[in-house]
Amino acid sequence: MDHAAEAQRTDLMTITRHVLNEQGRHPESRGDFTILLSHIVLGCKFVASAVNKAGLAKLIGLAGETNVQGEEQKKLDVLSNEVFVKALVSSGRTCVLVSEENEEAIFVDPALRGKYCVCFDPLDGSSNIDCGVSIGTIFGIYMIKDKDNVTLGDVLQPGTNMLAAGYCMYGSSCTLVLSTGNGVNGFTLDPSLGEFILTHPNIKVPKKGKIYSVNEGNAKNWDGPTAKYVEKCKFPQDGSSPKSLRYIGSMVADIHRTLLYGGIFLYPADQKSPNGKLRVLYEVFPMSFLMEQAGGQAFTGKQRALELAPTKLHERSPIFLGSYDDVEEIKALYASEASAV
Ligand code: FDP
Repeated sequence: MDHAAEAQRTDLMTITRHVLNEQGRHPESRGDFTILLSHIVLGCKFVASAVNKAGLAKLIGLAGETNVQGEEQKKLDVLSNEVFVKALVSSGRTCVLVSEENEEAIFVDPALRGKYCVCFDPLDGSSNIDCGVSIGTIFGIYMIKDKDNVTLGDVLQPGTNMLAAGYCMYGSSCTLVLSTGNGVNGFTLDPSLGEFILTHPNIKVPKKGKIYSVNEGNAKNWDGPTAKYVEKCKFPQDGSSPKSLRYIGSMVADIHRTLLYGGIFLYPADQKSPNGKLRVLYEVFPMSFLMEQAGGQAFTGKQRALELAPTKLHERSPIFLGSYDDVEEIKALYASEASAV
């Protein structure tokens, strides 16, 4: 009998226990973050259950509204957004919320205010809902600067100020990946317990990977460095094997695979979308934070992604993120293009 494995099976590290342990590293902490996180976890469990039941409950289908980016909004998006906004406000620990589904920031009623700001995409990858492909919730957490003088500046902060970030993937299992700035850990929902259990401790992205992930349908509009990079992935000149292409088109699922298996995920700028597609506050920043915490890199084509200083809530940015060495290669291509000008 493997006693170590047996002990692990019966000594369950739930996400709450894990965050309480982390809290021990900050003696001044009063448990506010733990409370906030428990409300996020509740939102994730609700959405996980709704996604599972979607087909049965006939929740899938257009709600007849469009979101701020002009995309068709599905019922599950509406529902997930409502659940997260209510869970975050009722935690009593938030002050400003930014959701992909709301054009304006939500300023929490002063009576319910706490010190955290949360930027989130309640249901990312929504074009995949109807065909049952993995989708997810993404979130990034900041601290407000002054509780009595809350402004949009509290959420328009560079990603380097982020305190914590994570995502929850609703797939063949439901996995919540979290970093509070001390590495990355993955927790899987045990449906029989209703608890997220630590299953992927201290995730490290492999230094170099064998996979590239990009929407190749946009290739005709790519810039030089992106086109050269993808060409190198397919026809390497250094004797190495070509990389495999994997693209789900659901950021949470593509990033989850990249974190675990290594490689690179690209959503570059192109002639049609000069700022790329992905949103800085609730896609680019949280995923870049996680990737760096796991030992990888995140680059915009010009700079370290987390150093962007957003000026608009729904701002977009090109993004290249993943294994350290793979991102180094694309950085070198952009650097040589810049020096050629
Ligand atoms: P979706 O449009 O399905 O909501 O930003 C949203 C997103 O999905 C990401 O999850 C995904 O990585 C990307 O868009 C896919 O974009 P393309 O369809 O242009 O490849």
